[in-house]
Amino acid sequence: MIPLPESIEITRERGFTVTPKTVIVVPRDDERVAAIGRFLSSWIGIAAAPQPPPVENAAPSIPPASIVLTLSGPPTAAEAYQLTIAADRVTITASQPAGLFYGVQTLRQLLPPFVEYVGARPDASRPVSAPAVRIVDSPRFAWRGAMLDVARHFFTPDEVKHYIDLIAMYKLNRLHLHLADDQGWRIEIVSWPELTRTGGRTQVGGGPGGFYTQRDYADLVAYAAERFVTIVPEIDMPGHTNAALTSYAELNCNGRAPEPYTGIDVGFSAVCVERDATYRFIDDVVREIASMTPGPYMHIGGDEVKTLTRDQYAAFIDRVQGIVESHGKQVVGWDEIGAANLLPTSIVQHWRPKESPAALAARGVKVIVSAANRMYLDMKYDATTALGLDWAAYIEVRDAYDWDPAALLAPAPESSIVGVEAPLWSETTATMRDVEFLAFPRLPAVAEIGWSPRERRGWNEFKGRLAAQAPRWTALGVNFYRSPQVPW
Ligand code: TNX
Repeated sequence: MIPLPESIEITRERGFTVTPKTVIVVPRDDERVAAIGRFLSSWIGIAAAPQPPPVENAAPSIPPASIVLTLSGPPTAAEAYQLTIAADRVTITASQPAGLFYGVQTLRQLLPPFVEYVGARPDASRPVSAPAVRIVDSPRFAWRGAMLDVARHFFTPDEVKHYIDLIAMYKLNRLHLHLADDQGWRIEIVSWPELTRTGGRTQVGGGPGGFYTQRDYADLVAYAAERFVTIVPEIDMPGHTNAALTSYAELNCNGRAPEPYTGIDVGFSAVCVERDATYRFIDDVVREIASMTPGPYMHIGGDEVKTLTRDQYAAFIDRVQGIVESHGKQVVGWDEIGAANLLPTSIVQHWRPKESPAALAARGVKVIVSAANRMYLDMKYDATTALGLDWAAYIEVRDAYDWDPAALLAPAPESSIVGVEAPLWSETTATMRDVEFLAFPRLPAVAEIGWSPRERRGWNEFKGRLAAQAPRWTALGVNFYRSPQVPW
């Protein structure tokens, strides 16, 4: 299992075997839980049935050989669950639907990998069984994220959904979409149509690019929500904005629109921070995105601006925080935004290995840890890796796993860390196959750092569990890196 649960008791009794009589029992009148039951049934080929109506003065009659999903308990730990597998019954109990979803993901990993093959159905020679265990589980961090850069190379809505499926399997709960950069603008903004018409037209290497209509985006948000993943939209600014600058001349201080950019340099572009048009533009963009985003966050980028003074930069971030707040969203930004007067709710995403996030934490700032030399999924594994970059480090699987984010913030307490996030920048990844190769097996390593208790984690034991995931990835058709560090 990855991530490792908080506690597991192996009861050494007979486990549970799915039979034609098995039913998945879900509470009546709860569509969210019914949907979780349907996920489970998609793996084991058994339909989910609503709980039978209560009979007066009788214990609720649950058929034998059931898998029972129950909501109960005080709604405190939103993502916690308990999973008990015994010969006659599997029960998953949580106070919130998210916990039931994670209980189902854990059960899934205890079933044989062939359940992942679409079309492979259990039969007598191939039973679907799970060992007898009692698991009590809850996450270490609230923010367990992945970031996908859809700006350098565009990924279609179906490809993004596939990535959501993969991250949700490892109990990640945020997908940060990097929606705009120098090479492309990827989200339709009705009030500024050239952003996608002109700015969405290309990508790194000169390919055709693409963008999400507002409908596509709403559909992605809903798809993610069914998997308990919150979409965090990012519009990077004031730098990384060539695609916007090429779409609208008035965003440039010299009033002239630059050519589209399809290379991979960074830091050369910035919207004109002295022009009113810039703030009208940002207000419209944030308003439209905020209105399509039920999640509380709006990521404003803020990284790598090489063309502004520190004061210009800080004043810009201050003003943009106000805009985001006026549209009811909470600011997230790359660690450079620490140079501004941060609102108490703003969250900083630490990425630069040479900058310590401890100083931010000492100011009371909440931090997402995305240290580039440990967590950037676009870094090469070693010098021979065909894809990826290497500016922060080579990151072999052990480097990705065998460290702890709390150490980075010490002496500030662990409570300064909202969580962890693994970004995947797409300068070198043109296809989903490329993305998978860089994400697997490091993404599950990051997921375990985000979920499992520090004291239960250890590389020697983890690498065996990682190897045990490989048949599942094969069944799912996931392209992964056969690291020599892992006993596949
Ligand atoms: C730095 S990380 C960037 C990105 C690049 C990435 C490549 C960050 C906030 N900025 O613009 O794509 O390195 O690894």
